[in-house]
Amino acid sequence: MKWKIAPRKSDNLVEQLLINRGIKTEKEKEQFFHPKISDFASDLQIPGIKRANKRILQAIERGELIIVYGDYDADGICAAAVLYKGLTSIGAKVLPYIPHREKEGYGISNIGLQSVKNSGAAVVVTVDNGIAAADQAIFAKSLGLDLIITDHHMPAERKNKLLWPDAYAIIHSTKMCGAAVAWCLIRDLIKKELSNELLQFVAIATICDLLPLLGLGRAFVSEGLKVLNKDLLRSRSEDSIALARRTLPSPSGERKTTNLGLQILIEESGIKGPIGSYEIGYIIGPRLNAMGRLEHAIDSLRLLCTKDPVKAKRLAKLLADTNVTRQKMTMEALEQAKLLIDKQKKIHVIFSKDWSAGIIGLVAGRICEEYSRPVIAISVGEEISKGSARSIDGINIIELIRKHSDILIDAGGHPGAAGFSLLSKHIEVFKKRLEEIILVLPEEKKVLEIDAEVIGKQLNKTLIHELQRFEPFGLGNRRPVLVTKNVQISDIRTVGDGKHLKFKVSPSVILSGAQRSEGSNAIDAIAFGMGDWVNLLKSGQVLNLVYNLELDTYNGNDKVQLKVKDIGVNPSA
Ligand SMILES: [Mn+2]
Repeated sequence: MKWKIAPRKSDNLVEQLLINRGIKTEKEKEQFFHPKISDFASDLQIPGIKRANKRILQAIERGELIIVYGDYDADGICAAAVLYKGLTSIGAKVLPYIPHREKEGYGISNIGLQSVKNSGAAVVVTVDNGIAAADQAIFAKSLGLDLIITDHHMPAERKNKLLWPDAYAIIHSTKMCGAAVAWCLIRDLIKKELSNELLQFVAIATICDLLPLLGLGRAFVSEGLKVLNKDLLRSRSEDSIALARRTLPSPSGERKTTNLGLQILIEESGIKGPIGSYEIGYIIGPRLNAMGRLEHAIDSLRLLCTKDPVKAKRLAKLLADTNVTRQKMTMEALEQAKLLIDKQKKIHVIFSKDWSAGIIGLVAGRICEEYSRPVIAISVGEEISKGSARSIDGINIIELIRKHSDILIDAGGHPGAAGFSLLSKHIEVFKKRLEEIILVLPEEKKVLEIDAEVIGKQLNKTLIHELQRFEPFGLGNRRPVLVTKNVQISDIRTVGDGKHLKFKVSPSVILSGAQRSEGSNAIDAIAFGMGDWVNLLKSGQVLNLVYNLELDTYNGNDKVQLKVKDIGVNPSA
């Protein structure tokens, strides 16, 4: 892999990392290290909120039923939880509606609208969807439903113009996730305490929906994580009776915290320490998403909304079990997928009847990562098939897919990830066309972007603490990637059945000044998935390492550790 070190602009590492993240002015630095939602007040005042809120209050007055129409992913579920909880707190009659991924697909559908109309609804508020549903908006109108759309996706295009649905009100912003848009709608109608509490759902959604964790996104996550962690600490100091009791209204009639389900989900998943972007992205998010992938996402929403500890336990277990099944299915599909791959091809278009539509995105993602090629995985159906695509830098996959709209039913997404559906009989020709078109596209080599070079003796806890100020990490603000040149390694071995590589790094050994340091101040290094390297390296060898610097707290440890991303064996640079 090619390495690219960001141009050195400052001798101070913190300053350099800020520059790499586009943070320059004092005001931007302040907003980065002390993110506050109130710094972005104008972004929160999305046009349409006033009109929508008026209609919501009218519905409450008239006792009309409001439907919160969500989505089956973590953002859609969190957005529905925000609005459901917010609306119930002000006395609205409200029911959630989450479409079934395979039966209904993404977004509001005519079937869904008909069904909520039949249940007696007068107002439908979409969350995390609806902005591309111009036809469905017309249908809603014909049913006499007042449709309020809240969304952060892009509207559909027709004849090179954005096609805005004809709805009662539209609250649309691309600056935040769907749950955040929902929060903006409701925050002025509800008590401050509750609006603050709901920020934990906004934080989860922002991370799971892969919004950049800079600016407003960072502020939402940072404030939301505070709420999430505060509630957790409180609950952990209580016994189970108190936990059960807190679900009952307190004597003053004031609502207690409503995140019982989250707490139990977190307990169930075995997270011990505080919740950060890692725990949300890799432990909580996948569990919330699993239901929508394999069963029905309404159970994830039920967990976030329930006040019954017994029910919460049952649902948390269901989410965890479904996630295990999802993992197994993904692994199986991955093994099958790898057998279908011809490494000579520049794009991998793979398909099977055995893959559920809920996991093809994960399969495409993993293969794309492993082979560094664009990947399209298709779940083959009787008549209609669903595809999911993941791409690499330099190849705009949605553009590539849309070139074949003549044989597609629909397609949507971004340059890096997209989804589509097509008639099963068209798969072969679709595959052939993509394999041909990709041959004429210019190639970009994969580059490992490095934040800065650090010398060996800087690798200590002080540096780790400085880097921790950059948390929460995520899109736009990834964990700093550092390079240290000419380090001597020793104690090379593999762990995890030969999958991962472990070794020790002597920080003070510089190639020229052969000052050998022994075991005691050697730093542990782990390279996940690089077990094969064990045969290429030998003790005493001098290398260049690209890595994340981390504190290893595993098994009560508290040690500096390098999480190695790449190894350079020819340290001439
Ligand atoms: Mn979303």
